[in-house]
Amino acid sequence: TALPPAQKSSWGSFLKSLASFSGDLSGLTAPSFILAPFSLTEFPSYWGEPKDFFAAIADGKTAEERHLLVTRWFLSTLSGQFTRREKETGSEKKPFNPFLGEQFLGSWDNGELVLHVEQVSHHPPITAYHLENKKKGIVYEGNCAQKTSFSARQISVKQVGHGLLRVKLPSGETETYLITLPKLKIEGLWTGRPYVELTETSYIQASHGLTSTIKYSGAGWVSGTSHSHSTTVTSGAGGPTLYTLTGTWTGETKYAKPSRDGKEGQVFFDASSDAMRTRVDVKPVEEQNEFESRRAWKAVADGIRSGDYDSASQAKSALENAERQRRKDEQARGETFQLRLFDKRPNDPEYKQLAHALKFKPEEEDSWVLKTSAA
Ligand code: HCR
Repeated sequence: TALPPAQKSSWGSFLKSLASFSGDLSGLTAPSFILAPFSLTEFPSYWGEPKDFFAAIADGKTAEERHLLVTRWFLSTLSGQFTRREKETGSEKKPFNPFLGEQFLGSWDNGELVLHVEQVSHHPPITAYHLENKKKGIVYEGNCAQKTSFSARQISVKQVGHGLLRVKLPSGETETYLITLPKLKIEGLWTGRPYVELTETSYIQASHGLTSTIKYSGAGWVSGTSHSHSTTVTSGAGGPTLYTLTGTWTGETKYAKPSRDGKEGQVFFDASSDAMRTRVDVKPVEEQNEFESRRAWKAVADGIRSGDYDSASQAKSALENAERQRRKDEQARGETFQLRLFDKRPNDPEYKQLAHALKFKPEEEDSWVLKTSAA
């Protein structure tokens, strides 16, 4: 479908600005029709949407069962993370670039599953999150930044960061799973209908030694089907394959060959029903604290939703100027900004230990851990 004439020229100049662009996409001025009325700090809620799959991880009787359940939960989050905006509005959208210290607080099932998110760095933009089901003893804590590059008609986005999922076992021991994040491409730029496709490989490495290797492919590649994946569960990176799972992360995934216990052909899970993903509950804006995303960005979001882009852009400038002033004032007082919800764990040894098991040389990575006062 062609773009409406009024949007054609702004989209054309946006594409031109992309071609000469390097750095992070957050600094880019996008045409108003491509703006999302929410901030990037809301995105970690996608991890909690398949809340029943998240809770079910603790029900696995063996390490192998739990590993498959972690893999199923991870795969089941992808459809929300990467296709929700396109599905709902016809194209991927550009979310707000969060301000330092911005928070997104939410929950599911009356507080059974709780999410804390904080923007822990502005340059480069890094978002940290903590998702916890206390009753089940499961915590997923991670951080995410994006490195973007523009080439041959598409934007490539490398997700920098990782997640650590911890399950407290009845024995009192804790099992940990390192989750690495897939690369993505933004396609459809030339038609003005950008959408996301995942590429290359991401991993789930468990402390008990099992590894899931998830290979992504899209239309026009090997499988020819968009949003496809082929996942193997091996005992250790490069070890014998216990399970193969293939399908699409937006639809059905089935056990393929080889699979233990003769499971070939059985359905592993089906991502196609929206009923399996529950939206996060967030307090009404009037009850939120001043750092909470929807309260802080309300005037901008309202402007975008109602098509009043002038007032949206005025409100956005006001917010950004106030933030710049805050940093200047801190500097003048000789202070540095203090995070409210998370503590930084530089060069995280736990990440390193698990990452070493995946036979690539891990770069140094920091983690952010929820302060006990915030939990
Ligand atoms: C790249 C992207 C911002 C980052 C978004 C991330 C990587 C954020 C973390 C989530 O867990 C997963 C995720 C999903 C999104 O698909 C991804 C966004 C897609 C587009 C957006 C750009 C900054 C927007 C570019 C502007 C146009 C061309 C659409």
